[in-house]
Amino acid sequence: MDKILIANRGEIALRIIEAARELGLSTVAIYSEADKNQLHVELADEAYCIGPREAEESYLNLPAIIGAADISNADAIHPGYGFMSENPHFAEVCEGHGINFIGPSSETLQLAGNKIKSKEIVKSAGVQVVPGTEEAVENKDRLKAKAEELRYPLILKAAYGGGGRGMRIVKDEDELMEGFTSSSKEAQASFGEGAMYLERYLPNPKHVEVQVIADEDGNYGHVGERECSTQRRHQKIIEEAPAPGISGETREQLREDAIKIARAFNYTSLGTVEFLVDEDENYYFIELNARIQVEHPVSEEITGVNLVKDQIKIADGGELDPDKYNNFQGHAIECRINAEDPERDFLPSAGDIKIRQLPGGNGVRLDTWIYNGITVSPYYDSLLAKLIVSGDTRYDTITKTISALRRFEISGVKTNKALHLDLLRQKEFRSGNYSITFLERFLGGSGREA
Ligand code: MV4
Repeated sequence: MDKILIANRGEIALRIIEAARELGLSTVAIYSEADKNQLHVELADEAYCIGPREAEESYLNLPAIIGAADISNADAIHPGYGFMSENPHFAEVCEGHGINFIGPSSETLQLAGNKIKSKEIVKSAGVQVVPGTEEAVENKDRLKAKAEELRYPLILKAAYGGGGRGMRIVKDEDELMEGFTSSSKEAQASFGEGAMYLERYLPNPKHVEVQVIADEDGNYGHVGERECSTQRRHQKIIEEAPAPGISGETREQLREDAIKIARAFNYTSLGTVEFLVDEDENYYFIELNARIQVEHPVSEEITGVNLVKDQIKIADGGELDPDKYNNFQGHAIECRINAEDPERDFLPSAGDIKIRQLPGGNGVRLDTWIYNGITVSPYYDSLLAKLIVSGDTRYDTITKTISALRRFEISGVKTNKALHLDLLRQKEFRSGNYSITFLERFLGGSGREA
């Protein structure tokens, strides 16, 4: 492998360019017309404009991306996260073009993309899944029968959804019937597949995920777990590692089961196994994310590994050194700083960035694409920067994160910085014992601590 095309933009494009450079590889950027001043265009060794600002015409434009790879003679493509990073057809077309898709095989992407099939594979590996239907619900009669068996509240999920898309919580038969009709239509429109399945709804779980890594020779490793319960409308706001509020025994079991699941998928590359952990620390698999995730840095900061470099090495036939991932040190917190207006229900904010100062120092990492004068456009996601802070204990990492946030001083766009500061000062968060309902409850109130 000599040259990687990064089929993405923003901070993850810069993150991949940096990792490729450290491996002595050359890099190719792609960009839309709206992104001509973006840093990834400047830092890559080559850059190709592949279309207008609409993602469908540019970052999701498969022929244009493959064309750029052919023209630049790139022998690998890194998809990043979002866009087509989990699209089996993208991986297939790369395989067909002799281009090394840096990620799992198209077969694995196909399996992981089918949330019903994924649960079947996990169950066969002996790991608990959320009680629910074992195949798609065909019609309303079967739906009614299964619902009685599972007991309300229930949750309807799209078989090809994931990440909260196409999910509908239902607490009685009327909501179930109405929800089934509307959510299968939405799923058909969004994912091209309307198949739905049903699960018992766990009302107050923690959302804990385990980072796994596997090479092409059947070596598997985990890089610990991440606590991702601080979410708003399925957008993660703060993530941390290791997960607070679970016992050491549960932690070990989650990690072991994640490896079992990776084996059952015959997984290669980086992947994340998602679990829900209830108040009694019973945990259930919900889905496998077959891509690098936004929040991967918190796992890097407590183990000292460079997951993107390792992912590239594995794609190039490199062997995994499982011992490399076993020394956990300290605590790490990631704040996703978004260009959003808290006074307007966190709607995206656009404008020209003016930087007064940015945080730095021991254990303070900022993964960002912004620079003074760059325009924040409203066409893509609102992530401006990931502030990742690490320290010896969770308590002093929270303290360091607060002081680092206070040094993140930019103007020209609205941000969710104040929300981060409020959350980090909030007693439920500071206790480490919070669940997926924490943030909605916090925002539902005055948004400030009582
Ligand atoms: C669930 C659940 C409760 N019960 N499934 C959210 C996205 C995807 N990763 C799976 N998710 C969930 N699945 C069952 N059976 C709770 C979540 C969930 C969630 C649900 C509603 C609102 C916010 C949430 C945040 C994290 C996880």
